[in-house]
Amino acid sequence: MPTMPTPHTEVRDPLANAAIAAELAAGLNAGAAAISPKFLYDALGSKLFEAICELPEYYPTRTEAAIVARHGPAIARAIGPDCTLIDLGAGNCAKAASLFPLLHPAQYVAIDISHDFLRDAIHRLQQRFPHIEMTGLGLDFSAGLELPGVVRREKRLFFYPGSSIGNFTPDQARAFLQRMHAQCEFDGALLIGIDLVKDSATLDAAYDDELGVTAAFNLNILRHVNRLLGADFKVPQWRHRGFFNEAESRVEMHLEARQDVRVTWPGGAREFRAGDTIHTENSYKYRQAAAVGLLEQAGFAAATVWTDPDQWFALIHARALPA
Ligand code: AVJ
Repeated sequence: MPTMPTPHTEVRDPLANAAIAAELAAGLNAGAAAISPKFLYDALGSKLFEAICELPEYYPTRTEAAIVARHGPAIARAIGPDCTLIDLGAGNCAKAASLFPLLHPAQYVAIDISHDFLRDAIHRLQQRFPHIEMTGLGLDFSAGLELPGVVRREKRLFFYPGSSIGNFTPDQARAFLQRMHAQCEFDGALLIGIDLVKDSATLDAAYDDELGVTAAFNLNILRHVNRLLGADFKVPQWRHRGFFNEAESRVEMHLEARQDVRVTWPGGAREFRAGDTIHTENSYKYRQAAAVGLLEQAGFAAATVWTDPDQWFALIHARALPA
């Protein structure tokens, strides 16, 4: 038996430091209290998100997968073989793995903030695809996108599926896309999944499901913050809220105090009255033309848009124009 290749993995210790504690404390002290959605993804949070993707109400994952299944050959033709597939927010790497037989990438680079989760996923994947060179990077790419030297420069394809771009405001999204563009050489491109505007009942249900999995996912952020900041949040004192804010074209998740609450952490404290909220996530929804416009403003062009029959979700391929 030949020995299996081992994927290269490295961690830029994204969460365990003083800057993170300072970021969390600043968010909790802000007039409108907030916790960044990136803190939803500790090891349990990543598993809860996987469970969300199985829910009947949560259409994005399955709709995007159906688009890939239906338009696979066209996607493969647009991208061509031997790309350097850079997976932003790889999670369990399942979406990228579904592209391997279509794209035949030369290298697979999986990036995720939840590095323990990623390490396991990429080791399993390397067993299934021993001929693809794999690298796992545990880093917070929202803080910067400088890629280490092991990442090939040729034919970089930034893969940003699942409408994760929706966590950014449109201005932040444009800036983030510009940073991706700056990491593309002359032959770089982008394959991005963007959730489209739809009726609010569908959106409300997708972010407040009957089983309460999304509620558990949202509440779990408090346990993660307790560990990172040394805070003393008590989960039963909080309630999940998830709903479409049509005026802002975004789904919002909040945690609402069920009663008056006092939260303390080393060097700080905050009182919440019953009904006060902590904003934990935005998930922006775009119209197709606005999504393409955003990519163009960031230096990408020749967009091809694939969508589902209901036009609920868009998968877009766009090439990086020379800077
Ligand atoms: C991973 C950011 C794309 O916004 O739909 C799912 C996260 N939050 N349910 C989304 C999420 C609540 C998800 N993204």
